[in-house]
Amino acid sequence: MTHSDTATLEDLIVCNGEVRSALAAGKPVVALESTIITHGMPFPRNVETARLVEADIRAEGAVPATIAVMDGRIMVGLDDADLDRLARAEDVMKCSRADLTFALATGIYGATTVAATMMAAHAAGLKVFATGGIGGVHRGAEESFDISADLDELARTPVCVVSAGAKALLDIPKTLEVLETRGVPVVAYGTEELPAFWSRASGLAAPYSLNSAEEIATLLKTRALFPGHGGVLIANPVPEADEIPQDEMSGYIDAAIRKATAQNIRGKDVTPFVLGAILELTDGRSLETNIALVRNNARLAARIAAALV
Ligand code: PSU
Ligand code: MN
Repeated sequence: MTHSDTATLEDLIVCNGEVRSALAAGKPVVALESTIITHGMPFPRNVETARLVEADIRAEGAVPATIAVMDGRIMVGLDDADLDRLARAEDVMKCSRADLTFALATGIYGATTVAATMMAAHAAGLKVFATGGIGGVHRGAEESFDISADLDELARTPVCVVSAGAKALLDIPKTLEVLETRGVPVVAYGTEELPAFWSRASGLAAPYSLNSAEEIATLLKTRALFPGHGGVLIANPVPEADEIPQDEMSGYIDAAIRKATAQNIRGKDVTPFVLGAILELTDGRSLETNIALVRNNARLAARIAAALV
């Protein structure tokens, strides 16, 4: 079933009861993406993680809102059966900005990336979003032109994205350059160095550093005074006990990228393929790190959302 072609944006965005009441009561809500469930982690760890992350947000006093496209509508806040169905499904479309409206108009079952989740979150009135890592400028982008739509979305959509930095499978210096060009503040949390997803270190200084959720909320409120302001990227390092150090990680990343190149993986398939290859190369350790950092980001996002209301 799809919506009629006279639908308004409000018809297309369905917040569940809990999210609606929280928004009406001015309580903190944290948006969550679904591509990490369908394309970022294997079943059943994907659904277990989705549940843990939602529980982490509730434990901080905020309401979680996982976002996905179902039956021609953007669902904001999934129940347990929806999460389970999404985690098991094998035919889910990875929806970024270019795909979101196509999935809605045709009734395709879709998982939202950082870019599409930001679009949906903003349309639903959510200001804070927790994820693992953002997409960015891929290595070799000077040849492939592969630059994630996440960067453009950060430039245009006023949502605070809490990440563990950019994955070192990307070209992190070029990713930072594009974010600066597009006017996106990048703020490392509790550190001066930009974290690199599985690793706390990247060897690059973060453009900015803040040490509390309250300071981040003040930055967001200040930015919101300017019309047309876009998003803010928070880079929250993975806890020390869960990290895979940079020197160890770089070997796995290089091998995974060589495999992707050898198999001629292109476009939307690159990120899921490389993540899968790294999972194999690290014997599952990269998944444990990924789960720990997403949970860490969810807790910080909940505290930022609370400081904003
Ligand atoms: N990071 C992860 N797992 C993921 C992704 C990022 O650890 O699944 C997803 C996010 O949804 C992100 C997307 O927005 O990959 C980026 O894909 P692309 O590079 O094709 O824009
Ligand atoms: Mn891409």
